[in-house]
Amino acid sequence: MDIVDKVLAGDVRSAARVMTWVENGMAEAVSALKRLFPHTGRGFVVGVTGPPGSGKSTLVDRLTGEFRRLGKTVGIVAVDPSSPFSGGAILADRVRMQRHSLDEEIFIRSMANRGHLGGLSRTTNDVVDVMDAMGKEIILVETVGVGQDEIEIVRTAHTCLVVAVPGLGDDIQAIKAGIMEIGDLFVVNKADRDGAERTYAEIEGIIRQSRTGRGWRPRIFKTMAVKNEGIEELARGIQEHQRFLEAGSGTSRKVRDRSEAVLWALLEERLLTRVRERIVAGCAFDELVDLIAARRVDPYTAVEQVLVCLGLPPEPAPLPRLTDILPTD
Ligand SMILES: Nc1nc2c(ncn2[C@@H]2O[C@H](COP(=O)(O)OP(=O)(O)O)[C@@H](O)[C@H]2O)c(=O)[nH]1
Ligand SMILES: [Mg+2]
Repeated sequence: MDIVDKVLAGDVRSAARVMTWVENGMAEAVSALKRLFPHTGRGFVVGVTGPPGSGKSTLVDRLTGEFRRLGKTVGIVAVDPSSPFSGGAILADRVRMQRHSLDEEIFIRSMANRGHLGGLSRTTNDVVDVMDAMGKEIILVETVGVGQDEIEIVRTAHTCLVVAVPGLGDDIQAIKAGIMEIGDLFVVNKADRDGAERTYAEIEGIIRQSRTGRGWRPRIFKTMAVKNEGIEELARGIQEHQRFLEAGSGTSRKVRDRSEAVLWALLEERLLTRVRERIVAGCAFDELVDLIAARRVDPYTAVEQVLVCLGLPPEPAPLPRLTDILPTD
């Protein structure tokens, strides 16, 4: 058995090794991912996002307990250096488990949120794929709700869970930008604190205003993650959303959205890498920068010139249909 076969058989060490390759941008990662890909698409991905300290890790931990109780295997990807799963980004290359450390059906991976070749969302996506190929049925992805990468991560999940806490009015405003509209489920965690009702009502108001309607009415849950309260209902809500997606065209739309996002991300990464290499090798790029700095060339003319230099003139010949030239099976 080689490493890919071992991953497919659910071997934790092999999966962890492939994930490290992914994080380090190694060539081995790509060949492993190519072979793993046909075995992906079975796991249900739940993105969990919200401000730091809102209780995401605690919720993920409790939800894991609940899904295990329901007999499902669980993968966890924590994109958060302060996550208690890892104790910090230093341990990001290790497999660490806390409460669930003895349960073989749970796999936890913490990711450093810096220094990813090709971007955090692409790397996270690849790690999710490895878990999917391992056969994890539920894959929980925790990420702090700030930054384009983080939003991209939850946007490509099947279900997006947005976590808020009471008493932080500004907080709602902060997570509103970018995050509120992608939430399928909302959680008011720390419901033991003052102001839970108000936060609940605020979120309700925002949802009512901003929904254009795709058939799914976002739901709000109140939880006390530390006391394991409200978790059963939340897990049921997640499964309800899963059923909703599967009953309609929701799943295929999400899968398509994700495929598109992945393809663009890879394309951007590859193009930029190649463009940089080629420019540095032979286009007198530094001189061009000097000319712009000296106001002798404007940046728009310069970038047009760079594209021509790369063989991408303003009106290139039409492209062949990509599907006609790609090998498929
Ligand atoms: N009072 C209260 N504290 C909670 C609750 N859930 C989590 N916490 C605490 O909030 C802190 C941050 O939790 P954590 O899960 O690390 O938040 P994260 O940064 O969003 O992952 C921890 O000290 C938790 O014990 C809750 O329901 N009520
Ligand atoms: Mg956390």
